[in-house]
Amino acid sequence: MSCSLKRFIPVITNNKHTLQAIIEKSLYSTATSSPNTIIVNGKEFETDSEKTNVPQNILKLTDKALHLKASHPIGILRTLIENKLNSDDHAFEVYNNFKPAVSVFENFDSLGFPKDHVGRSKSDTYYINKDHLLRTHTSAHEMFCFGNIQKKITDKPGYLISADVYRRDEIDKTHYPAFHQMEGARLWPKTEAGQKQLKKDISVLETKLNQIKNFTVIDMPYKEETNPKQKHMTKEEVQLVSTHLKRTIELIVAEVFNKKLASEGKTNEEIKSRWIEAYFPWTAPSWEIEVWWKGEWLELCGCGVVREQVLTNAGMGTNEKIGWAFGLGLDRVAMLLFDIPDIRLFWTDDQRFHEQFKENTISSFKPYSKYPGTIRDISFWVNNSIDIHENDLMEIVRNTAGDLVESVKLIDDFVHPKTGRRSLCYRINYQSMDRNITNEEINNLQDTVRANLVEQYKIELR
Ligand code: FA5
Ligand code: MG
Repeated sequence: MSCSLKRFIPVITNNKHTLQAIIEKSLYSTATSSPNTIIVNGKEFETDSEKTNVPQNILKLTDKALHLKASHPIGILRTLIENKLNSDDHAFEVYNNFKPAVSVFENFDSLGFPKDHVGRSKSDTYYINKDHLLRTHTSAHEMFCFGNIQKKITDKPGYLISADVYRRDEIDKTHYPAFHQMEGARLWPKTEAGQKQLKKDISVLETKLNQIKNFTVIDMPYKEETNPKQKHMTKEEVQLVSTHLKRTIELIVAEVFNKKLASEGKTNEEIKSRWIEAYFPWTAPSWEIEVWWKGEWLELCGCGVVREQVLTNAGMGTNEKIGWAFGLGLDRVAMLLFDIPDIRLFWTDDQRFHEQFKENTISSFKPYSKYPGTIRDISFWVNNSIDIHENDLMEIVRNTAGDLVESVKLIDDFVHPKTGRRSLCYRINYQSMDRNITNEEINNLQDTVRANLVEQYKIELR
């Protein structure tokens, strides 16, 4: 997972005020049975002062399950990819109902995340308590799903998982604290028969790809120095598994973008994508695929050859199986596919949005109206005794203004030449997708943001 590393200043965590405020906020407005618990999808969790940082407005999203709605863009895209992947040999068991509250072990440890990985920090992740969090990726369920293959609960050699995932992140048109991923994985026995099967499976994919004429992929030769393989695998095994992986993902990309081009009557247009090296703690070697869309490379999916440790964590023996896994972001792809200009729209209850989409159909969203936005700046001094991460500011804005905020951007960062103090200025763009908002309403929101920043972080406003 990619993580932002935007600390204003060295962080001395455990800001008691913030924590208290957040806990209180979530407790007062959530269904709770006692002051020290939170309920997520009907399940009760104890909170703690060390880690709990998930606010009520985020908890509310955990019941939405947009990926299960057949005529929601996220659901339409999910179904499209699932059907494509299962169209030949039905090799993938489908899991779409995993709940977002998972253990720290599932999300990080089972996948070999280093103890000091930034993804584990409270500035990046929503913790329910010290042992549980809102999953930051669908890979959190890999161990369970590989375990089902091992225990023969499923007879399929692969699986697909679609689900909502949560990250404390910046605010703009392509970032929302909740989004959706599809995880895929597939295994073969680490035997001669397994290799034979792999070769057969690859040729099926290659035949299909050869039929698609408007699709170009830029791939680079495999480089062991920068993207090392695992010791227990032979070069040939890595070659076969990664070829199957890459061809599988290329077929998804070709399918999805060709559907888009077809819906616009542009079937002759070229689709261009490329592979780049990547790093994930639980795959080696690892890659990401990008697609060229409207003048820029867009990252769609991370993937790689599954580390043996993940398989043995799931109960398999050493040298038993080899295979791949990928994690694909559904929201940004759906934004392109359906011409959705702002990621917040996925979460709206406005019928003018929902009535535009139909099961199994790619269509272009027609904005029902463009409501004007209003800008407010907030400037403050920071110094070494203040503990705040950019994501903390984002969180205060989100907790205060919810979906009325379109973006928050750093517009000025300077150090006073005489005093040596640092000053930051952020620009908040308030704008509703559904209605007009009044100046008075925005002033109130901005006042609350300012007051919360001072109260929770002891920050001096300018
Ligand atoms: C992961 O989350 C890995 N779990 C993917 C993976 C799975 C790798 C299995 C290897 C094996 P990453 O953080 O890059 O990786 O996110 C995967 C995809 O999710 C990205 O390519 C992007 O399409 C999408 N994504 C990531 N962050 C966001 C965000 N804030 N908003 C919308 N989409 C996002
Ligand atoms: Mg990434």
